[in-house]
Amino acid sequence: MTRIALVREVSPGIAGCELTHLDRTPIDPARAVSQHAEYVAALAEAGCEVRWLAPAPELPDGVFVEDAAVVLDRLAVITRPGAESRRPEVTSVAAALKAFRPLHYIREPGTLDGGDVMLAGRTLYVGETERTNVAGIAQLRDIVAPAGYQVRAVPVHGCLHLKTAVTALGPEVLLINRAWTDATIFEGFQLIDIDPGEPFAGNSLLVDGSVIHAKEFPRTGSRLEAAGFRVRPVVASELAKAEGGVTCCSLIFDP
Ligand code: CIR
Repeated sequence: MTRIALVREVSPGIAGCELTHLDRTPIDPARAVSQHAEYVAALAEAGCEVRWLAPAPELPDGVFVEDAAVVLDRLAVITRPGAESRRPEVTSVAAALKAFRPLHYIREPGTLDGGDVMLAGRTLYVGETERTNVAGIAQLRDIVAPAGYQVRAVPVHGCLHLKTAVTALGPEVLLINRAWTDATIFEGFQLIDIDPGEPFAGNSLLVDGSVIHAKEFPRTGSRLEAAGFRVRPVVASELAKAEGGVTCCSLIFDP
């Protein structure tokens, strides 16, 4: 059973992306495409079968497929992204996922971005952000409870999504930027702190024992290695200008 990584190519209109906490700086679409290709190659190296959604050049943020769904072992939740411009992204993601999981939907007035949802063990930690509201979190809780998942809301300050600040490196280990979230919520976890000079380094993607991590954050990469993780650095600087990190560009699940 090969793990699937669902991805979508970078829109040529990526420069028109949503931005919340970053100033707009020029994004080179060709460079973004080649960096994205390296990322996709890293997913394949980690054993994923890569499946491409249909291109959506009219959706500037369509490459950030993580935000459109939360895929769990027996169900998938199709989100209602907090940014209106991103809502059309979910249709194609739902169409791709329906062969694999029963689908549930976040409905108005709820909003939820997949980037705000971090699974650790059987708990979904969900960022309360400009993108994910209380109604969205409550709907998620009701959807996943019958499957045995708990939902815990987590405050996030100063960054886009919960997973900009913290990501799971297994059921008991987290990589975290404590400046952007409340670490006391994660009592009982082993916490690996990012290097303070690399605030965006908290976003990491564990696939099959390797941690895909942005090459731009080598000091945090060394901390991960010192903690015993195998790190697969990928250059991710161009999509970082669109406020995206390594988790954002894929939905990974067992078929
Ligand atoms: C946005 O603001 O929605 C996009 N420009 C970036 C989304 C990044 N996604 C993620 O962190 N999961």
